[in-house]
Amino acid sequence: MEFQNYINGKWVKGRKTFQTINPANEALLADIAQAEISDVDLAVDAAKKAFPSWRFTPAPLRGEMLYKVGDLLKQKKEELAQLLTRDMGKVIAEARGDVQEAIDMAYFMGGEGRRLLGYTAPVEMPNKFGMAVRDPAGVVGLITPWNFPVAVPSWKIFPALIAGNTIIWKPSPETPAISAAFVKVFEDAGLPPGVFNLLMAPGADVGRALVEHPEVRVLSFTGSTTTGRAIAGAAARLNKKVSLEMGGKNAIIVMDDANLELVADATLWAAFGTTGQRCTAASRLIVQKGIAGRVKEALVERTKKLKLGDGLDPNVDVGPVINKVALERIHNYVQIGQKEGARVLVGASTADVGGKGFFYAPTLFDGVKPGSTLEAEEIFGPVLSIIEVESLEEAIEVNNRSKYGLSTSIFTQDINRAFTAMRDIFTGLVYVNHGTTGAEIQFPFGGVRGTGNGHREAGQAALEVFTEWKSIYVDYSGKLQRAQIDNRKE
Ligand code: UN1
Repeated sequence: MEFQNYINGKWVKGRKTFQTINPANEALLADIAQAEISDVDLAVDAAKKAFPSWRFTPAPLRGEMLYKVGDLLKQKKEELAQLLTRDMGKVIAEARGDVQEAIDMAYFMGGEGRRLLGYTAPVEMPNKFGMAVRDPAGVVGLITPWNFPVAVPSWKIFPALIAGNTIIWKPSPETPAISAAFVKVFEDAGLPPGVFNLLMAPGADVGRALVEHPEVRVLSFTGSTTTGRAIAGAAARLNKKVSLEMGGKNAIIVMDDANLELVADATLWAAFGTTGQRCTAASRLIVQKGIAGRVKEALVERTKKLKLGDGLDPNVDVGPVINKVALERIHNYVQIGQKEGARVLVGASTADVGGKGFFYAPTLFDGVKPGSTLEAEEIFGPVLSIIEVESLEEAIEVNNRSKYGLSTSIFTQDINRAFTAMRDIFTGLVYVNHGTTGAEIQFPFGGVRGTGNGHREAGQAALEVFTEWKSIYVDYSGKLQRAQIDNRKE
């Protein structure tokens, strides 16, 4: 099987190919046409040429195109989910959720075709009218990760399209097969050539060329903090708009009065779902002393029961991690944790699942100290650190001290504590009596501190980075009216 790049409405071969393997069994999944720097120019030219007619397609009709994409995604949901699992390993139920998130986004943004709201406001002169409207930004470059290979790109693709932009998308080289299959859906829906282009390549060259291309006005990136910072630097130098979604070190706070069963269910799901490879995955459990013992007992018991394996098997709870490098990185953090004096309750080693694949045993650490490597660094794997605290205030302080600020949850049945936490937790997402994962697409998604750069994805907030405000004043008085001057006596 070979997947190709998509430029100006055509699937194009590369001079070279690279490969994508299934992380559950290391079998070759597909050969992938490798884009080169010259393809960036071709794709940007195509996107630039397609921009005027896409921009002038009335937004409600652009919206209908998105509804069509949504309909096709619905029809193909199972097929895409299976490919997604084979490409990056998440269990099939989660792969279906990943595709469902894109379906939700398609319809939500389709509806924006009849909104894209601007506003009018009174003006200070008689016989004059003022309004603010959204213009598309132009050609946009999207760079996305492998952990949500359909959902996360959809947070960028649909708002960019509904606003009238044209796109060059560079997905992670870990998930090219599902990326190409996703683009095919847009082609099948009848999206005009050049509006949406796909470039796949390993390494940094193609991404860098896209970031630096003078015709690419907006960059939207989700991925590592290191790459995000480099993109931000380039964007600053080149005066481009850039939206960044980077690391997380998300915490679940558990108060003494919490519902223990719920805490165990939710923590297991938030920490080990997607094998801990969500930006929103819980990697810290900040637990009040009075309930800590019971929480640990419940978690150890349940963690041991989790079934590892190929995500296509519906009985499997936890799939592989993405690749060998990830496996080594995770284990390295685990060893650092042990050296720092944290105590392993369960896991802490690679797992043997039929001798193949990149499996890591879900791992619980106890006695983790605030400020230690384990507590501070994003591990992006199935490792949960337990930190004991005395009070809500201390829990919030430990939470907010993190260099990241994406998602925090609190478990309590006390409404006063819940509202205090909602007010004082400083992250982009806050959950009450629910784990740190599971954001819905109609609300803004993103984080504070090292997680982001002030932008939000999803919800109507997603439109901000892909549009430019244009303020329009119409003076129908027939004479010169000087604002701030002519209507003032003093
Ligand atoms: C991510 O981890 O990058 O809120 C996205 C969630 C999902 C999306 C996660 N809806 O966990």
